[in-house]
Amino acid sequence: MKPFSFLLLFTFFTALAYSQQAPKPYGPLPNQVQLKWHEMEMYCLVHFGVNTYLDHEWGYGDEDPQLINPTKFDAKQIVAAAKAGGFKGVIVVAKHHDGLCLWPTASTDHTIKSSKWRDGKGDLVKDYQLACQQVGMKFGIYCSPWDRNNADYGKPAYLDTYRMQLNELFSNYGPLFMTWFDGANGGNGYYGGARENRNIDRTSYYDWNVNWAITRKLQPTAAIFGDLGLDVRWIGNEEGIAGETCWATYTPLAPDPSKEPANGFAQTDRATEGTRNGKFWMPAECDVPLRPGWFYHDSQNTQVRTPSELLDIYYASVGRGAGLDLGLAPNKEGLLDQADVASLKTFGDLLKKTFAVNLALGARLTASNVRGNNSARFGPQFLLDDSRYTYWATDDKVKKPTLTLVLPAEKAFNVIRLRENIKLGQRIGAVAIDVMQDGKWKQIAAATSIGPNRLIRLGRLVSAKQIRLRITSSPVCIALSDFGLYREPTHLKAPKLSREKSGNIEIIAPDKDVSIRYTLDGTEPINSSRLYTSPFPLPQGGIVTARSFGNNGMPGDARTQIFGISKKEWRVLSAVAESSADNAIDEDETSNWSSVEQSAPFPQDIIIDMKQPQIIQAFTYLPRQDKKYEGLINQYVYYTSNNGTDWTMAREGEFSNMEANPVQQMVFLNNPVKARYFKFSAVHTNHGKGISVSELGVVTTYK
Ligand code: FUL
Repeated sequence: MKPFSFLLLFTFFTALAYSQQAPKPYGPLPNQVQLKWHEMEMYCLVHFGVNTYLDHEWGYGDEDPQLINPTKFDAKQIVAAAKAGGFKGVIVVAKHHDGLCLWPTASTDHTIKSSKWRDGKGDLVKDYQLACQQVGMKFGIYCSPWDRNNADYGKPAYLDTYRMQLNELFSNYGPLFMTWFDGANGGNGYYGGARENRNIDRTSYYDWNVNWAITRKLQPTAAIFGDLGLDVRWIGNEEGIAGETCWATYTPLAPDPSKEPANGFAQTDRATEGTRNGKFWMPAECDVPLRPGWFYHDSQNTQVRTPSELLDIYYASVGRGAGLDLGLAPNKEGLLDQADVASLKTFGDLLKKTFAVNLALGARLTASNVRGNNSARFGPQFLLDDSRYTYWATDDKVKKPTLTLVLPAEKAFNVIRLRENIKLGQRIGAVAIDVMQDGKWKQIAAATSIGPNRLIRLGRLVSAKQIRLRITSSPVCIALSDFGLYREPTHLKAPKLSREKSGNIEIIAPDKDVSIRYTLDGTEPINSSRLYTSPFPLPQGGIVTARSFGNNGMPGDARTQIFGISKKEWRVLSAVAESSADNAIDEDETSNWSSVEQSAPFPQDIIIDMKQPQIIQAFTYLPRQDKKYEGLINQYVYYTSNNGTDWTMAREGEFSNMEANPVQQMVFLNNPVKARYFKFSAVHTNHGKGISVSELGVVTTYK
């Protein structure tokens, strides 16, 4: 063969081989378990136990198992409600920090066997597993490492018990899609009667490698969740919000850089965005409860997140490539309240309607570059099929390609969806989207960190026939698998309610063309309910339910808020850090009564004169809302008085989980008390030298 034709043939075959060759993967890649987890996108986390009966978020460990008696418990009701919300699986808390095992374990006597429920013969975990199987939902398990009941907690012997529990759960309740581990540890507990503080070395105590190996051995298809994965990382908050830029790659770091990170010992604020070019593929899970707390509380019955709020959370989690783990809290009877079921259903219906039709189907697609000119293998048509793994790719050197779509007819959309083929890593750094308007391209959106899923919610309807996607940053050639245009149906958000210091209640509409109707008796407003026009007084407080109505009279979401009595006449009699103490009663969430800069001894008190005797049913404590940990109170005593000098203790207790979930606490007194003065006494904080309190309030009317 002549050298010339040899060269030609060689060039031809190299080009052919290249045109067939997939792009080289970029950075860390997802494993099989992670790929399946990404495809699920959303699931629920069910909390039920002694806390359900005691109005607690964290049990102390000394609770009587006899408390548990969910007479109407029906796992199917709960699993079906999750399914109607569009969720693909359910994780059950088999043991929370209080240590009570909800399955008949042989590892301890502190179990469901000692409860009244089904004469001690029931197994809650089994019921959920079977219910999931029946309706085609996946199943997962959370078994808390921190155990405030176990006498051995903090010693090596406890680890044998804990691992026995994991072995039982992972052997008898599979297949599991996830095993969920957290790092919470508040220190004190019952610990078999010792009632003391037990701090552990978070890096070394649990020996995480051994615990993870139990999942890998017994449940190889389960994703392991924790502050440092292995497979899925915690997002760093319990609000359901991932970073606007959110990488699936991550390098966990310990708060003390000289140490190894561990669950409960990681710089979790960095997890919200992840790490571009991080060491591991470790996507984020956003866990957030449907109500303010993870467990059921009567006082939160009016605070179930609305369908619109769930949608916002969905776009801020799933829409940013993270997973959504929504907390469900069955009530004392063992069922989800109707309000919870209804919100899940409406949310699920809205999602279904939004993503039913990809309006980009049928579009003519033109890419500025197709890898090796091989359209059959790497062409943009793969963007419109249903697979997450078939994809449009460009030549190695083409990192900023464009794609134009010409739709068969003009279409109106308000959501754009993009996905990369993550089997080749997270490649694309940023994109922009334009539409053709009056003969010119006009940018309508931009987004960063595409990865497994990126939903761009435009906030308005855009009508167009020609759309252009520009990849504006990518370190390597692209491998994009999905482009979708969708139309989210109109659904009015609930109004916002607040109170002025004067005592007036203000209601703010979510939009300009929305009118608001409200009730003061706890019922849902209808078209004929009172129309809101201006702030109104509510000196004794009460329950306000406000609902949005569109121009056409179409009702939207409603919000209910319980207001305490007006603080207009209240005065601070004395307090630590007195100069800032008024901030605790100024109805302003952004200002704090704070002693974090001082080193005053505990307890740290504030005394309030309400000017009139009131029948106090409950008090409210709103921790600082600025996402800082210093001064978050976790133990308190509440006193009342009629002269401001002689005090009677009305309630003492714990505020739990304040760092991860600093929501308002409403605490009912043991018995309603008539008093003019109250003293709120902070006994302990986990961080900082002092306290930081956003608001204190008093509830006199409560249904
Ligand atoms: C946290 C716990 O401390 C909370 O109580 C709740 O279980 C939440 C899901 O995880 O770490």
